[in-house]
Amino acid sequence: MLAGAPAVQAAVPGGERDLLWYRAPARAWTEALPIGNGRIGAMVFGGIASERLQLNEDTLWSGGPYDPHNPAATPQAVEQVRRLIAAGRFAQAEALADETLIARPRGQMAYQTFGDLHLDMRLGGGASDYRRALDLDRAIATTRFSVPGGAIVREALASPVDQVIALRLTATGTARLDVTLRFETPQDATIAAHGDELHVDGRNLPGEGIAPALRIAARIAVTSEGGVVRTEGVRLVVEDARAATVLVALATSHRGPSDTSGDAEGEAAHRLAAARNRSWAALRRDHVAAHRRLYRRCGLDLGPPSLLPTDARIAAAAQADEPALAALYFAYARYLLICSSRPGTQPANLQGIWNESTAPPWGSKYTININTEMNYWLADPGNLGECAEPLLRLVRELALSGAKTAREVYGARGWVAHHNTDLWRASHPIDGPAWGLWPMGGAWLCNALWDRWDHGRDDAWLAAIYPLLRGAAEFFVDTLQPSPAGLVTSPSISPENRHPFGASVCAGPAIDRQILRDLFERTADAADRLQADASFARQLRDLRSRLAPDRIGKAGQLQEWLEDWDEAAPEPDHRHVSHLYALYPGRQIDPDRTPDLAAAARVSLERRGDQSTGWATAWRIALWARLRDGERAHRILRALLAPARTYPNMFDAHPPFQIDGNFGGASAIAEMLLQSGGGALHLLPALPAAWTQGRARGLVARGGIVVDLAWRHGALAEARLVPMRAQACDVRLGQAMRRLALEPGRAAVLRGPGLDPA
Ligand code: FUC
Repeated sequence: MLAGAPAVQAAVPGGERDLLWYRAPARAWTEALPIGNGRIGAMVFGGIASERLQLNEDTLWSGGPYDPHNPAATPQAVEQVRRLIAAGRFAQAEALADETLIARPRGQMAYQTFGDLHLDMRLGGGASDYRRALDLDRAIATTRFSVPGGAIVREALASPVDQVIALRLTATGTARLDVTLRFETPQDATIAAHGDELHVDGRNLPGEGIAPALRIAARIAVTSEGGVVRTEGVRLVVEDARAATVLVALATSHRGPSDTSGDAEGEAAHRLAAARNRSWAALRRDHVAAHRRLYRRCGLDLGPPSLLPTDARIAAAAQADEPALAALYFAYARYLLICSSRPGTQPANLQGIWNESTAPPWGSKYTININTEMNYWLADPGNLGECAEPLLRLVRELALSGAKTAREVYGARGWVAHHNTDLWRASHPIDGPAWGLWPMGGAWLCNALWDRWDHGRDDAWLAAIYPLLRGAAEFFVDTLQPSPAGLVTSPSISPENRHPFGASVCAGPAIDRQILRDLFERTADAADRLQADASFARQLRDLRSRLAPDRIGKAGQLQEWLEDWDEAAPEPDHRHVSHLYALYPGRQIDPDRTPDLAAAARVSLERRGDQSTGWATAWRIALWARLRDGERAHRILRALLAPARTYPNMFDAHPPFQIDGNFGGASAIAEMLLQSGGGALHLLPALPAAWTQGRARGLVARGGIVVDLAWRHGALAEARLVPMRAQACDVRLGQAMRRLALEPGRAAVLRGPGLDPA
């Protein structure tokens, strides 16, 4: 406990607080509980007579390496579209772009399920005292129920150490295990039994006319204590056992966006064999330790949790506010990030790694006009910076395909990516111009990579991202267009909103200019820090100053487009709030530094309304937090936690399930408690009255400062700042301000409300 901290239970994870639990098995997939090690994962249904583990592997996507270039997509075609836009012939420009600029195929590949492992259990009578739970601190899903003579307990985990999904079944008292295991998959694979193993071998599925190029392999073993294991056709049967351990290894032959030469069978077999040599106790112990190394760094306590099961807490959230549910939502998002994105894995896609379909919504891809970026908003504030490593590799790969797109489609240097990408790192405009003709996806990702640096201040990270930022900026050096207001992008869109002239395509939407201001500034700063490319840095700073500025429209709103079109746009409450990028996640607009633009952003937010899809709701919460309106942020957060936006397993409901809402919602909660940037820390900037007392531990601020906060009666009790490096920092609380000289590793402790040094 911090000295003088309020007498609320410390935010130390590991107690009942870090638990999702239920009184009945999952019927729907969105009631099942996710486990994952970043690469492989499962949804655990917790059935009684029949358990289902729906399995995923993060490189199992449809198709194979492909070149989506449309031969009609040339610099000349771009120029024609540009000219039609300049002439105000937007619908015509959009129709031409649809014919000439959209990729072939028009869609991208989909992330897909590996299949299901079913365990059919013969029970010696009816089950009672049922309970299933997901322990976020151990990353173990447990199902437990009584049967005549004893109980059956099943524990499931996805180990980042042993790279297997493991399921431990135990029977207590006189109860015994009688279980049949069978595998089902929609993939193009055969299933065979070999001794006490099932082998699944085959290939992935085609997508959008692209041939499948991946080998896929699963190796499943079961061992028992007491009893016997035998095969029955292509099933494994466990009879009369006291305990059994099921191990699942999954692999594909994916090695990179243009390399599918991996040895899926060998890899799965190797991982299974290695895991088979380890005891359940050792496997479980190492798994829990590896998970806790990340999970335990940060936590929130907003008061005592309700004693109801999790689904009942979510159901009640619509009527009564339970602050502890927001703390659980935050903990769960951190859990989900650890389980879906670890160094060396693929980044979290639209569903993290959990997807039961071969045709999931939006292909469960990487949508990079908000969703993938939102997936990583929590990483740094939530003290999980290394979980963003997969994003760096994705951008590196995307920059290679994106250089080809830049050259072929735009005749430009550098690289460009549009609004979506997939495992194969396709970078062309897809779907149609109203969604796909947005050249900013790569630039936004670069800004996210920079933000990772700003939080961690790791020189190696800066050196790694600089060439990517440089290439992203170079594309715009070559393609920016003059306009009376200043330099603009064209063709583009304001994601995915239609303007009043029967189209989405336009020149110079606000978000593009805002993203470019960040990209140019950060690339130039990175060049300075690395003592590289001085003249390029000068050029970028010059271009930045010539970008068309943000403008306030006649309704007092921040203009979404270059012209004042907002009021006549057909969807005033559109889910995307792209033009507010500059307020969040960007930092260009701020109530103190740019009060007029902040006021205009507020008008825009009011016009858009509070109700939207999951991710769009989460974004609105963060935006209100940046406007320091804790009550409004809290009101919208309550709507996010209610059943319309949160499934019983706490997955975000777009609907359907999309994981960005979980990550965005949690990062918005962090933003209500701590904001940082430009050498300043703002403590409790948007604390709602409902969170009367609480604690936050291990939040990370820009500059590399780890922050613990405790407050009571709505006022700061104590703040503890531990910087990773020496720096001067302005700490702010309400109107109080204190300038601190922070020294690495030395805690600075301040007491509120006057920020007095302890
Ligand atoms: C964008 C959003 C949708 C959805 C999709 C995956 O197109 O506009 O709401 O989140 O991405």
